[in-house]
Amino acid sequence: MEKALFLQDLKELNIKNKNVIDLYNEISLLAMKYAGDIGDTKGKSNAYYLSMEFLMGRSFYNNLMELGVLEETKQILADKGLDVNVFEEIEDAALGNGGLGRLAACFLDSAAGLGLPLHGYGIRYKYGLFKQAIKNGFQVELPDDWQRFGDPWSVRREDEKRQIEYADMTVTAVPYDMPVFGKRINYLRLWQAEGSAEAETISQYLYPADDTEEGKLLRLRQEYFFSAAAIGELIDRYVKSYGKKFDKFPELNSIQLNDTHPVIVIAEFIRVLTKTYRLSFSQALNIARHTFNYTNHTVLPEALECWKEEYVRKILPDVSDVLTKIAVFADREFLKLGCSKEQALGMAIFKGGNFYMANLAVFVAKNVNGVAALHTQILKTNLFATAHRFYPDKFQNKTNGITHRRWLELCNKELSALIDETVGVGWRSDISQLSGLNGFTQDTVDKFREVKRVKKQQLLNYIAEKEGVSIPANFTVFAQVKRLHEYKRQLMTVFAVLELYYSIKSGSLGNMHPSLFIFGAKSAPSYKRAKTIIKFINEVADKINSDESTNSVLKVVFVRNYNVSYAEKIVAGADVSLQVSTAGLEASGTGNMKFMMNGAVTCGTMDGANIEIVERAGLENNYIFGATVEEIAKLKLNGYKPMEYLTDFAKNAVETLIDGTFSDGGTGSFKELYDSLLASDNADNYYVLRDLDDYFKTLVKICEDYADKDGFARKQLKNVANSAYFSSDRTIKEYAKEIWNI
Ligand code: 26V
Repeated sequence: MEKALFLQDLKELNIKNKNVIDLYNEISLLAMKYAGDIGDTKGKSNAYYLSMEFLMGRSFYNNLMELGVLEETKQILADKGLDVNVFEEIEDAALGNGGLGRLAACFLDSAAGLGLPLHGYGIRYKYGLFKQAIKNGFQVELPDDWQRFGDPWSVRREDEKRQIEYADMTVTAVPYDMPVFGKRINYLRLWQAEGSAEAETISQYLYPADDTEEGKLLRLRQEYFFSAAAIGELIDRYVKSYGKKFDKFPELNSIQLNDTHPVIVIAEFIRVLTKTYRLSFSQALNIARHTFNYTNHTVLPEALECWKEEYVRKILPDVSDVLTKIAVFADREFLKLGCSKEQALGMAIFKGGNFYMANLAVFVAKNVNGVAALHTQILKTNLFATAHRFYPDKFQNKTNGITHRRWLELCNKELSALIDETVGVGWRSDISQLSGLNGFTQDTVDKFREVKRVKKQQLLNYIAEKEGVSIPANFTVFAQVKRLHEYKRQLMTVFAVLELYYSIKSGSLGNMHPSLFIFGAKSAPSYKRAKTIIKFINEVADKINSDESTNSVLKVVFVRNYNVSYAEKIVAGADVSLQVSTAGLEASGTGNMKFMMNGAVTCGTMDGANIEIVERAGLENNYIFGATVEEIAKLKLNGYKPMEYLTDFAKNAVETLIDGTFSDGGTGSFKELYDSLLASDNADNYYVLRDLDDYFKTLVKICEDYADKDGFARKQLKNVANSAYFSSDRTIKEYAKEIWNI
């Protein structure tokens, strides 16, 4: 960046009579002007990350930090009488749902930071993930019109637009490039659909409801839209430099498919190579098999995409033909490899009138990876067991990570300064140096406690302002913030909190250290039970917070519209990170890593990356409870009966769903929730009651341990000191070396 010129212009900037949005745009554009150019992609291997979601978070502060001008900008604005925090009013573009989208953003950040050429391709949704309001305790969804603030960090590239053909319409894909700053500048290219009104709907919404045929077709159109635009561009670029022989294509282009959403690109690639460039099908497939890699992010069956052949044929007949060809080719290969009929069926790409996108991805991809050690193990032994048997070399693990620039340097300046003081500043560019913290002295413990106090106070001030709940700073802060899903078991946390509440009331808990439970979660708009859980949390929070006999020691707050910017505050201020998914179901989790890096201990199950977290930070510095994957498997096998696990004590908490303690607004949804736990044949699918008692006891233990302030701070510091492994710099280095060859 041409820093001096930027700072000079900034000094000369006239801020009088300008509103925050105008200033935001002016300063951002100034930074863009002097930032420098996107790095060249020519002549060497590049990797491309195709993802339906990029959850970038607020760009302003992060970009100025990456460009190395944040602190000076603050100062110059302060001299003009402007507090840089005014830009917090600018909401971030939430072009993603949760973990998968945020991971994509962390990866782009790390690659740029490491100087590696990794570029993103996705969709420029007009509306991102809905904004969440809470009315009477219920979630209400409001449109996220993020572009109303302007979009100064993107550049529209009129001259690089492309036509995307469907059987019934042609859509223009217009690219918007968002530079990703670091040691080199990479790009995130988001495509916007233009043309007719119908064409425009393609990039209108993130995850349009897909419970109708129309909705499903729209989603298929979206997936094809950005995939075809991206691969069309990469093919054109290649042909320009290397001509129509594609043998060098894989060497120069590594394409990472972020879950199954972009997997249709494989068929599109083969379609173009065979139709336009006259390669044979087997040549084209062979090139594809050296170009694409697939990451799986979930084992939940409902999230494994399959497309009705009828639908694909309707809007993409040529693509459908290619898919069928790949399926037939795969079947033949399975036979040649000696698969049984059953095994071949398990791996089949086409069956029962549907294309199975994960099977397609596994068949074609050069590498297939899970996102934490346990998850990859489960892929090998369960979900893709047959494929693993016949193609063992494809499978790899790549444990997720988070960018320590946003999730430590930016969100926790105070802790970063303490780390600088303790181990030097080298960790900022070489995160492995964080381990130098391990030999900390009492002085560091004291300073760490002060940092935590400050960050907690900042968080509590923010919550007081935003949610209208005030909490004294002596409270231990527990946080469970993530998408709402039954497998993540927010419900189990609420039950455990109710148990704490009743114990305090009855006096059976003695002197409990004051504790705050923070929940933050959005539910998919059509996911009824998840929405009921949100209502339940809010009911419980109201009751507990207004009980004068207990609210000096126990409070609950549901923070509205949890997003990346809220997360930055919560991870820095929390003491305890709640990661309590049913073992085997959370592929990795990345929130767990953010908390760890900011010095919260993990209270969680042996699931996803929690396992690797405690492996590194020490079991003794974290709180692990609940059934393991093996134990869950046994329960499943022997017929799990949740009632058998319901202690009298837990019963009090669970029965508040039906005994009139709380109101579901007359919807009957609390009763339905209760029945899902206890009344049906396959009740309590997520083993809430199996783990509830353990969970409660673990929380009590944490409260007791917290009384030893120094001891607890030491545990927290140990987590910080051993979090380097969870920087996405480490993850990206592994992808670059072991998958992409860049
Ligand atoms: C997508 C959708 C979209 C529409 C609504 C329902 C639904 C359900 C599931 C999915 C797939 C989500 C996949 C996902 O986000 N997985 C998360 O990926 C993170 C990054 O690898 C990982 O840390 C989380 O454990 C995993 O849940």
